[in-house]
Amino acid sequence: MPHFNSPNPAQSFVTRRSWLTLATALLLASRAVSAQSRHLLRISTPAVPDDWHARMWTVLREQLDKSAPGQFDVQISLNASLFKQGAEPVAMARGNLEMTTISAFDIAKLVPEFSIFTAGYVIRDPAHLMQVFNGPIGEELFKRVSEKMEITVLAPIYYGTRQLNLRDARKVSTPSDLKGVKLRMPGSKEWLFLGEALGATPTPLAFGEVYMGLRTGTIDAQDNPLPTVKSAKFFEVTKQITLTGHLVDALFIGVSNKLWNSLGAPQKSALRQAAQMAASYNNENRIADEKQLVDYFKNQGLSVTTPDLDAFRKSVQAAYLGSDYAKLWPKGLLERINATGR
Ligand code: KDO
Repeated sequence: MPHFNSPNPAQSFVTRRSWLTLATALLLASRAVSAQSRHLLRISTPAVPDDWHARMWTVLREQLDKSAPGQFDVQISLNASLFKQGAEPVAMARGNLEMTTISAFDIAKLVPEFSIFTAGYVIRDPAHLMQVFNGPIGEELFKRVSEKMEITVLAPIYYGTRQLNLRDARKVSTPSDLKGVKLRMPGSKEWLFLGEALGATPTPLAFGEVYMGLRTGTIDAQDNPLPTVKSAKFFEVTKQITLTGHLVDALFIGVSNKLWNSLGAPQKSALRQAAQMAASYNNENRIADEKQLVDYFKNQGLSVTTPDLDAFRKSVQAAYLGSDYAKLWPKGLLERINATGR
């Protein structure tokens, strides 16, 4: 005879099952709530996985996991797999993307004075770049970016110093040696102008098509910093690098104002700090790489040449100063940039 208080085994099984069901339901509900309350941070970039400015996003994610656990859902898309190169600012404005790195060229389309940073031989070196963008000039211009593009710049990054990279070896001493050379440029008029200023025939092509273009000969040359020539493997399909150093290039880690304005102060500070850590990681590795890559490319059988830099500098600077772009540069901005760090 079972004891009065002992539940019958079938009953206790049912009770256990209901508890389990209840516990599972609670767990799922709490997960759903926490997924809902996490801020979605979709990141899109054309960068290839091995590039420092692709890897830096993992640094950002790991840092956020530590400083703001469970508060951000960071989704990283590389190789322009989510949005094509240059389409990111529009996607951010439409609410389809939260973060990316934008170039001065993308910004110049909406903030014309920013074209000063698309001009060759303006920024001198990575240290100058950081002083300009982390000082009052950066502060003033990023305010305009936020007003005009609804994007908050969290940190500038050093993308590298752009060099010429040619499919076939040839003598390149002055811009006139590039006459007729089909130099691939990203597809906007600001980029094409830079290619022209270098003396070449600029040909627009998306970053993801450059390797094939070089391989098949639809283009004769491309320009990118040495770390990218390595990570995107352009050295496999080119024979020469000419160290023109024509653009000390920056990119800007930007977040949509829609997301930024939805964050509380501690989350804003966690995100800004994570972006700055990602930027430092990229900058340190890029600068270190640039110091050693000439040897690497020589070992790969490429010829690495230095042109008449004065001739390039004079010709490119004259092209910009005589252009419509320069007419839109605020009075005194070039002089302030030149004086920074001196
Ligand atoms: C490129 O297409 O050459 C370029 O270097 C332009 C940059 O502004 C940036 O978009 C970069 O590509 C990508 O991030 C890929 O490295």
